Amino acid sequence: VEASIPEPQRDAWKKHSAQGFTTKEQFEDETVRHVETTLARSLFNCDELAAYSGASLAFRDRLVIEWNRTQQRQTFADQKRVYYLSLEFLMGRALDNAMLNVGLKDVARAGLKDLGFRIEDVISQEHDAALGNGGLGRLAACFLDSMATLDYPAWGYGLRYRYGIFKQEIVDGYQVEVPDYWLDFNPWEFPRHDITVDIQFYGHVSRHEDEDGKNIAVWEGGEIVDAVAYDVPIPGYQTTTTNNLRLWSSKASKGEFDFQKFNSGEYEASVGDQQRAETISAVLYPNDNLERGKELRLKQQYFWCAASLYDIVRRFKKSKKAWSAFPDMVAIQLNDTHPTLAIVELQRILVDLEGLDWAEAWNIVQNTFSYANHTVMPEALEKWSVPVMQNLLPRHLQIIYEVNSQFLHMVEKQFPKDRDMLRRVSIIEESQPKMVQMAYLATIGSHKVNGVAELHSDLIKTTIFKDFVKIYGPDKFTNVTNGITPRRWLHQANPRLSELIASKLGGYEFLTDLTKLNKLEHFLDDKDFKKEWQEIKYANKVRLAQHIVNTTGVRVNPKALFDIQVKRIHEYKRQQLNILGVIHRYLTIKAMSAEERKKLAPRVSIFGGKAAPGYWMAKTVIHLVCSVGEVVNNDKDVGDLLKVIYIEDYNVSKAEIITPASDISEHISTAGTEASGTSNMKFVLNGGLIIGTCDGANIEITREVGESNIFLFGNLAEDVEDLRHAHTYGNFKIDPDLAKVFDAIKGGKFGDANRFSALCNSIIDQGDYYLVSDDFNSYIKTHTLVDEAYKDQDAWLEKCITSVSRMGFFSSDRCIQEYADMIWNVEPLVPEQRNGK
Ligand code: HBZ
Repeated sequence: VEASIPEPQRDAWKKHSAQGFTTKEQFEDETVRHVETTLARSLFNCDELAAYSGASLAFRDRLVIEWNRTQQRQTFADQKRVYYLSLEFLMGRALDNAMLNVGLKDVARAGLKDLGFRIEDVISQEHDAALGNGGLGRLAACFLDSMATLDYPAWGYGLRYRYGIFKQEIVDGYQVEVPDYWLDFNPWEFPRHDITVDIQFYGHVSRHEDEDGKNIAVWEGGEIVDAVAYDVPIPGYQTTTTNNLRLWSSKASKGEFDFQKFNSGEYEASVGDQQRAETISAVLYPNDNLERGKELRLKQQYFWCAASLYDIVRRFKKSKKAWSAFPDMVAIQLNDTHPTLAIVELQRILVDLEGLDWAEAWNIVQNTFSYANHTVMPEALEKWSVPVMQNLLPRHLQIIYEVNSQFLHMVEKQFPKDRDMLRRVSIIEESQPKMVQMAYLATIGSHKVNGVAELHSDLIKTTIFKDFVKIYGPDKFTNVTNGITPRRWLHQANPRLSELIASKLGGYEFLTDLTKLNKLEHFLDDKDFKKEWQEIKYANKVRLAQHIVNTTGVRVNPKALFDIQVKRIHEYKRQQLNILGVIHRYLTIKAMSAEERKKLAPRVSIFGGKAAPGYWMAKTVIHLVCSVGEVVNNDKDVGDLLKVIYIEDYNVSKAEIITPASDISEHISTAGTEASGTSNMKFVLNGGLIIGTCDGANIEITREVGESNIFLFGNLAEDVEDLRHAHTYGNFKIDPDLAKVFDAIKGGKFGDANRFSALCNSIIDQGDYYLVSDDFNSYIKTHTLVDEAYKDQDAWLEKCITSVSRMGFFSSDRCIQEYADMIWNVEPLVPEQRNGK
């Protein structure tokens, strides 16, 4: 029951309603008030962290006001909402984003200056919210920004991990993982202790007759854990729409907490129960594109899906509509297969708890859900062991078997002679133990399945979902090419470039309609414009060089060509190809005469990214990069011609410094393996060129910017299978230049060669699965083209500006628009107009 203020008192209430600041004076009032009262500090005791806290609380107040209004409006509007279920939200910092989105950054800058602080120092106090691994998690964060900016009534649902992705330290050239405890002070979340859901695990299923004599399944026994909601406001850019991200935290259930034990003196045991419950939301699994099938992970998934579904269903039931209207009011988007249990949970709620017929319920489920796939790599596809699921979620396993049986009957009718088809498409894989194939379940339970770039969306139709295309027809499968939010990835990360662009285009409209960038092509002959553009790139490189010298002690020349590869470390992303190419460059420089060296463009090769803690090959790659850096950076022969840098602890806020500072960045996955990539878009949008394979969104970037503005190399996806076959059955001969690189490594040039033998062998005599050798020659040659092109600074600059002007397509606004129109079928909810907006 919700308590509201009685009608006669509402005027009094409204009169005192919080307004939030708008002027500099008010901002200072609010900031100081928060420092003095909320934080109980004084002007004698206010460091940058306290100033950050005070300013954040002042902005938080503003957000909360709009957020409450938005939620009320959405409730009254009674229209369809989107629920975006993602196990990861890689949000990064919130203060800068809040300032920009509500349009009060200048006010805050001036106010903080009055109070004795530089805004940049204050902003950098904030700890990143790093509840994600990489691209998939950051995509969810960009989507939240776009959904709010476009005024869609949308909620994110995730887990409130106590520990986000680990902090990476590089110690003696090795990765060391340090826990990321980020909740010490987090002004951006609101605990909702009144919104708690009981989540059941284990137990057994029995059958009962209800009043109407209907046979129903009852899930009994087991244990209960509480899910507590924590809400995070998501402000749109230049709109009052402020959406909600709801993160669930696990806690021992009041009903369950064993007071018996507590009272009988078994204090420790009862605390143990408490801790076991809290373990569910304790830590983000740090693997990207690898599934390990741990029971705790499955527990996390069900805990989060069940709490979110309960919340969504409760909200729907308040509308008193018929169940058949559910898909007209609710669209649930699954970010990969991690939330697939939500499909089963909704079917369970409808059939077991609400008494709907199976078929009617299943129809509602299919029309509600849609599923985005982010990988075709077999080791990343989720499978859960049947015995594990039987034990943890006995009723859900029954439902999965029933879904599967009905599905297979349908397929059997459609393809009566194809026995092997039934085996191939079964949700249950007949292995030892049997496995539940989550991607199949997600596909069967959704009305749309999409890939995240054109090539990838084609590939899913010809590989993992080939049979499903035959069964459902091609229209169930679609493409939505990824995008990035230009607010964070241009305006916030590169304020000077954004300002320069605005000065030419006559305002900042491009931040909400990125296609407006195309007008930049009119200024290709504008000397002052080009000069300023170049100065901005240089200043961004100086800023990165400063970060590098502060953190590594290595001085790099900002005039050198900055060549950057930052992303999670993975064999398919081929950081090994990059570092082997760097070694080749080093050997080439060493063999050059002084005259030849003079002609070479100086380079800085910059790497960054985390390796999953158990991924030894990835950790070896990091160690090789660091070891090569140690040798190259101290080689007097080489000097500025080559520097090799490993940037520690790559995360969202570091990306905001790194992305604007590239001349060229590397997106060099084996063709067909990178579903899309999104950092490729970020780098080009910030005026850097890219070297890349014909993979993921590189292909669409090429189409947009033109082939002459990108450095493509390597084998095509359609040839990969044959090449691998040739490695295994033909006689594999390693590329001769690459062989020399391996000789140098084996000769101990970069320290004890044994440390790198697994890496070398995976290419030399274990099949070279990722085609490093096949692509090596083309890679090296293309880097030579890069060197050549960079010599003509004017032509280079023109390529950069032209590319930026053609990046309009890659806004996450376009992407969300496509999801809304083609998949969710939702309309924006036009916000209240206030403050002249
Ligand atoms: O999703 C990435 C893709 O590799 C990348 O190509 C794409 O651009 C991006 C957004 O669509 N995938 C991931 O980042 N995947 C994960 O991080 C991941 C995390 C946990 C898993 C599996 C994958 O269990």
